[in-house]
Amino acid sequence: MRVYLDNNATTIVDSHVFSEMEPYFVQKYGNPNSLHSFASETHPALKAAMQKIYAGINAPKEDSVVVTSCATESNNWVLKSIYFEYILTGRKNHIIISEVEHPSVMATAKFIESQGCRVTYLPINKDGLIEAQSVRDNITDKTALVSVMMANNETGAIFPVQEIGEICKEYNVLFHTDAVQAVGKIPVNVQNFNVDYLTFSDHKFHGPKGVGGLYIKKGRELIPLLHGGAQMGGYRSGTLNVPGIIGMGKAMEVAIDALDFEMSDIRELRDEFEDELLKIPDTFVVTPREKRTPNTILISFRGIEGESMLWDLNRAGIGASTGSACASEDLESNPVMEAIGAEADLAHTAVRFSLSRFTTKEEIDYTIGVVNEAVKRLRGISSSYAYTPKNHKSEL
Ligand code: C6P
Repeated sequence: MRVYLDNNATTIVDSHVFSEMEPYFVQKYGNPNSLHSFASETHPALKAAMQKIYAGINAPKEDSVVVTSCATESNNWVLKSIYFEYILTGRKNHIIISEVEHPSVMATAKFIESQGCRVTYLPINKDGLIEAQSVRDNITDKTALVSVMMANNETGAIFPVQEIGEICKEYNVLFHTDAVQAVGKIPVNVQNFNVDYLTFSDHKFHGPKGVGGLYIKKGRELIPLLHGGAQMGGYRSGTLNVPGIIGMGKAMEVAIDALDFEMSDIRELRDEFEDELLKIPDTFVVTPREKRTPNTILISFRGIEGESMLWDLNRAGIGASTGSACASEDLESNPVMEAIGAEADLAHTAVRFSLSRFTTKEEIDYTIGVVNEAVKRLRGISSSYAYTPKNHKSEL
């Protein structure tokens, strides 16, 4: 059996999405900006796809949604644009992010920090959550931007973007949220809260890779990402990724249709799975379930290196992760576990299981069996587990 439980890293493309994209590779391949019928035959599908993308996040027509190549691009764009518009010009000198942002926000913030911007990194609490009050405590009249993600990719923790948006509005500070792990898992409605920029990425909701998005509220400054032929409203020039945009439109439409299923059935399956995992002694999950996206579990198995668990799972055909795929090769401890202040030995034991609407009960039952076997085997050979004071029964 092969079981894919790494859906926060990427997802399978929905077959409906794939069939919608297929004609736009070989049959209808014109450049939409050309002046002949090869071009114009792409227009209706492109227009329909953009409408579905707007509808998916409830973006009003007067606002902009720019299709990018990925969320990393969207996140880089917002922070670097703020640097050009506000920091470099001396209008402001400060931004606020959380200390558990995805590397595409974190590394960009560090870069602009190296160029002279002051950056505040908001801490998370012991539940892995941000407290909105900490934004208020750190805003100054020199703050240009607050960037706090909607849902964390490691724990699934849902951050209080509604309240943070209100605080930003009160202080007239721009607010960006990385909603990559939220779209398709919880409702995302840009008209329901004060947000100026919102990032998403369709390979997280069963669309193709290489297609991301950035929502920009009307009137908010943002320098063009790519100067050139003025595609995407002049924000991002370059020939449009026609199949990608069409794929994203369909993926968004299906994800919105499937949202109730995700929030009820997948949540239930996740909870059953988690209940079984937590029956294993010395296991810990950080964020309370009701404060998490419905598909995610970050669990620690005391005494077991996360990578060793992944190895055993992989041998049994199960794909999971120790956290963000972007950081999985450096063998560092999980950054969220570290930010919470978990004991050093526990920070290395985290394993992330992330389900999707294609995950089945049979797959979960199989995984529970494999995890139990792996725990037995790995704790059996773990010196750190055997000799923790609690487990070490001295025969002397
Ligand atoms: N997180 C994970 O394993 P791209 O791939 O550029 O479209 O998405 C980047 C990204 C941005 N923000 C968040 C919150 C994300 O979770 C991701 C992707 C994957 O957690 C791969 S590192």
